[in-house]
Amino acid sequence: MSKKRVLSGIQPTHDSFHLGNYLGALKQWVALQDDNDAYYCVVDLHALTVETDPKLLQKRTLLSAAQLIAIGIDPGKSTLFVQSQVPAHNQLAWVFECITGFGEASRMTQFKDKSQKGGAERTNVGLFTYPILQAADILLYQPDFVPVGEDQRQHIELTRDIAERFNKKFGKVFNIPQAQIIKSLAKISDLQEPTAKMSKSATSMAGVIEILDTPEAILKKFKSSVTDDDKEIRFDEKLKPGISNLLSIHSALSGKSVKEVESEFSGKGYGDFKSVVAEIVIETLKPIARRTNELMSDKDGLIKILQDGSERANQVASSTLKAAYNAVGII
Ligand code: ATP
Ligand code: LTN
Repeated sequence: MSKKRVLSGIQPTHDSFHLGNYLGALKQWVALQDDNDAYYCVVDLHALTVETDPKLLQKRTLLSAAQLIAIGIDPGKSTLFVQSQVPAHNQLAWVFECITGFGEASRMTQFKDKSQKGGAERTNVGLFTYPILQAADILLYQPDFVPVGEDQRQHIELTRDIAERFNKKFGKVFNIPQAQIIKSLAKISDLQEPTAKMSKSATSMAGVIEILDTPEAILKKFKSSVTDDDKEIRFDEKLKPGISNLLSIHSALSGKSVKEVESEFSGKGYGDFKSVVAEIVIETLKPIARRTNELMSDKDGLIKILQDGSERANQVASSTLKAAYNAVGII
């Protein structure tokens, strides 16, 4: 049986990915590369929708790729590449912009949220066309599945609508992909605010565990994590969101069920439990951070890996673009 193709992308908007990204999405990316033909993309053009210092964007693009390799994306198995190195993404996005309704794009909730937060003055047009570029990222590679978090469901729906509309109007060029919504075994919460999700854009990093944090920083963040006045280590998301979050993190990393972890710590204090969870996280992240630093200390080697990936990606993408251009009448 031929392998299914999967494609996903992540924005290089921060120096480090966090534990939520890792457990909620990236770990699954690694697992998917064994049985599928996987394409993973650092979407630097999308990151331009957020104002960033050019040097910082450059550094974060490389850091993102390095972290993906460090967590286990194998450039020999997966095609790992940087979006801007494959010009077909922009070229196809324009064609899609011309068959997408203004109203349709205006209904995207991510755009509505971000533009409301920023106000009209700080909302750029790129933020508006963001999902259309995302549709191009996806459809160029004719994937069967797009593994993403729940928040991306609407963008994948739009991608499918665009593909169907294009095929109907101009003849079949695109495969219609399915969203593979990652029902993360762990929806990780902020350690300081355990009812909110751990997020890169949190106002304070005190409750966010970054992949590149030092062991000391990780221990400190766990030690000062917000729990409750009770004494029992028991999973109850409503009454005990902090402890439940720590149980989820332990379980996701140790492979033990939440029940097993509960009984292992029955009668023990919160302080001990926090230290043990911190230790498991530190042991998991330490080699990832080390490998990331190694890759970053050989930038030329890293760039070479990404160039190889981009070359492979370019071959697939340019052939799809050609078919799409032909179909719409561009000579
Ligand atoms: P932001 O909050 O700034 O939008 P983010 O931290 O949510 O960013 P994204 O780049 O949107 O990160 O997410 C990358 C992937 O990580 C997505 O598939 C998303 O579903 C997953 N993810 C992000 N945060 C968490 C979390 N706290 N728990 C589980 N999965 C998460
Ligand atoms: N919008 C996505 C990132 C993204 C993406 C993609 C995901 C850009 N292009 C293509 C999957 C496929 C996000 O914010 N997580």
